Amino acid sequence: MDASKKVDLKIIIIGALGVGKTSLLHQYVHKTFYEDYRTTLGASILTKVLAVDSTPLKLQIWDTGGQERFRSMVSTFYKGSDGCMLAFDVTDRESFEALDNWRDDFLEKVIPREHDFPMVVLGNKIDLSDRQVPKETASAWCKEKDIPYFEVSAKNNINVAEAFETLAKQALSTSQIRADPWGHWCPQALCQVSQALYQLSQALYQLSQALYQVSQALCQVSQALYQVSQSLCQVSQALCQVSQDLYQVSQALYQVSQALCQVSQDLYQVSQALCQVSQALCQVSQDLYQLSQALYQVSQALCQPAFARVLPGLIRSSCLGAAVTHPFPSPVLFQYKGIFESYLTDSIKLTPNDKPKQSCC
Ligand SMILES: Nc1nc2c(ncn2[C@@H]2O[C@H](COP(=O)(O)OP(=O)(O)O)[C@@H](O)[C@H]2O)c(=O)[nH]1
Ligand SMILES: [Mg+2]
Repeated sequence: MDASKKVDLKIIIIGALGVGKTSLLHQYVHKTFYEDYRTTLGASILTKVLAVDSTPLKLQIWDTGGQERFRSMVSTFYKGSDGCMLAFDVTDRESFEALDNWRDDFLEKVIPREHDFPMVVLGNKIDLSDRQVPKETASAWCKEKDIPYFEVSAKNNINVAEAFETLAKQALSTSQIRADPWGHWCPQALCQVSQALYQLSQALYQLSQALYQVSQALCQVSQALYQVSQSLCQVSQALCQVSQDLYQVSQALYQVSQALCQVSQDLYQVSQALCQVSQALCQVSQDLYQLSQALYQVSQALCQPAFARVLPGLIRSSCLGAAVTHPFPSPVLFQYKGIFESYLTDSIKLTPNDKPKQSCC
């Protein structure tokens, strides 16, 4: 609503006769109080200009002017009201108990019909001591109806202005809603929506912060894992190279072992042959040794002069006997036997028939 535009609001004050309605009205508008107001039939209207939240208001306050004695007549003034004051006398219990009827009658006839019509309750004459309506009783009634309650005194000007201005604020707010319901609703709704969005954005911001920190931690972990994987890759490459080298070494060693195996087999065969040769040589050396022994004995005998004449016969008998008694064991040396026998035959001129008897040796 434009703050520069003056708003006219119609306020009506109702309640039992003599509770001080006219007195309250004059106290608020003229700051005056008279002990005795002359009741005149017919509504009287007082005007009060004030500003509520920098909005200038022109309050038209309608006083029933004594017609409250005939409630049905009062209802004719309800039309077009923007706010209603329910007044009772705290020293008059009946005036308080009549509030229900006044309220119901007003709400029944007021146009437009609104359950939360702007309304305040005034408990007047609190300056008097003979009170019949406790404050708690009146407050409880008003609280039940959700109506602001003011304990006032028109005589002493207690809470009078506060009560009128509270009603004026309510009436102004309600009239603004009526005049521009969307204009009234939208700012509130938009405010609530913006607040909700703000809270949501805050929550999302905190969530994004948490996710950012988690992503940072994961990034560091992934970097560490990457470095570990790099190291493992290098180690595996080195191990691969080592295994390849070891494979080649093992191949070479295998070939060497194969060659050595072949060489060992050859050497074994050679050693076998050498062994046989050595055995044969050993046998030959033994035979030669025995032969040399025999020749030595023969040479000794031949050196004796006494045996010179019988030498041929002795040689023949002893040598042939030895040859028969000690035949050559080896086929290799057997040929020496033949050579020796031919030598003896040629030198001593033995005949084959002159073989010695075995008994002579
Ligand atoms: N002690 C006292 N008397 C009051 C007060 N307000 C009104 N009166 C007196 O109550 C009588 C009725 O007042 P009035 O304003 O005519 O009541 P209305 O019929 O409701 O308009 C008058 O004699 C007033 O002087 C008040 O706050 N204190
Ligand atoms: Mg009056």
